[in-house]
Amino acid sequence: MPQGSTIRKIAITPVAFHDMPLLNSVGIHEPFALRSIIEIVTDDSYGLGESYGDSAHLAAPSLEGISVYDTNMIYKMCQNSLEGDDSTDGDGMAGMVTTASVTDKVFSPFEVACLDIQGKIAGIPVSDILGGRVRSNVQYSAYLFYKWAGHPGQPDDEYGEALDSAGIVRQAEKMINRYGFKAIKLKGGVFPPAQEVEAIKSLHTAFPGIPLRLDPNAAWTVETSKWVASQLEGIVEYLEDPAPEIEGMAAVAKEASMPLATNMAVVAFSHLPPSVAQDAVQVILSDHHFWGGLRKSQTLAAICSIWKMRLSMHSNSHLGISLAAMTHLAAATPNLDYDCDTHWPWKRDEEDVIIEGALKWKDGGVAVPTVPGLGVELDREKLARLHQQYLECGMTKRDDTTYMRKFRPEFSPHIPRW
Ligand code: GKR
Ligand code: MG
Repeated sequence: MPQGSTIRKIAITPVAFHDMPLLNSVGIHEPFALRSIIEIVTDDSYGLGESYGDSAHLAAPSLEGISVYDTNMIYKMCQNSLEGDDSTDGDGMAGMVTTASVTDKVFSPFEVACLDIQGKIAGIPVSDILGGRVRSNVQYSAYLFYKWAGHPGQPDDEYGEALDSAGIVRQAEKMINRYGFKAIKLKGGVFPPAQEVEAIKSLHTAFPGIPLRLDPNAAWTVETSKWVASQLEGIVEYLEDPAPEIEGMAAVAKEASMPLATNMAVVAFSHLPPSVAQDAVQVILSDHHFWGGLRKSQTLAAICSIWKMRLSMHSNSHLGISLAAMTHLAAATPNLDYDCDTHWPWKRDEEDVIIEGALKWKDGGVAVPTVPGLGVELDREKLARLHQQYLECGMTKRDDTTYMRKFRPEFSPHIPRW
């Protein structure tokens, strides 16, 4: 095994960073988002990974003595570490990502950290390890949310309130002015469908020609989804998770003129055969955090190309290590058909765990780092600060529903709702 490739130590540090009151079908984002920062240490290097911050992701499998090249063994060790563990909602969004891929979720940040070290040893960026860059700038979409002006009891945040079409258009203007995004996604499932259809039409008028998407996180019945599809014909590039489950999506797909995308109905390899058989979804939203890392996400991309499904990328609240990993993966995926999702605009600039300046935003995208590995390094002071914030914030898992019920006790996360 190449010198310096043996894993000597694993460190997992939970962190919390400020989040804004973003609404979705299961409630509202809490004042902090949680992540776990994974470090794999070898004799003379270290690699980084980032994952969900819920407690299920804070236990380290014992990987000491294994080579960073032996990711098959690392996968096995992750599997072993989960034996007898029946936790189901590791990402804190029960229902938004299923339990089918727990090992894949646990393995993912360790694989990313190993690839980071492999790149550092070889002197090449992770995108080269994945087969080479097919694009040097990865485009992301403006990810809009209905939101409150600020968390109750706190001052308004920089984006302010967005509870109607005018507010959503204002939010889009602000985000696009700042980042230059060239596609827009609206998180729906918050207001009655007609209101969200109207918001998409307002965006269409305000930003003619910009590709649009609407994602209600399965809050609509099949009938409602068909109605929305008829209203948004020729206006959205895809409808994301309109109705629950593969069967619901298949029923909508039979009538919808636009492709249907998912990060809820098909979230593990075992979901692909029934979905393909029914032509339930036409766009898979890949996400290396739950599809088992960067290489398995490439396998997913290959399957999509064989079965003539298109590929886009899903996100959750995240920091810079994840953005770097997403960017390398997207750079090395030829059949990525749409601008990727990112929650990046919703975090404070100064809150991250990486040394500033490594990831450069330009014209709606991130320049793919060309230095060895992921191209991001830990800022230990910032890591310590966000860890302290984790210890003080009192949260150990994401729970949008309970937070919403503090202010709207009657709120029900039941879906489909309309
Ligand atoms: O951040 O509220 C949110 C999103 O709803 C997120 O949790 C979803 O996983 O962005 C995701 C999606 O596309 O469904
Ligand atoms: Mg989605």
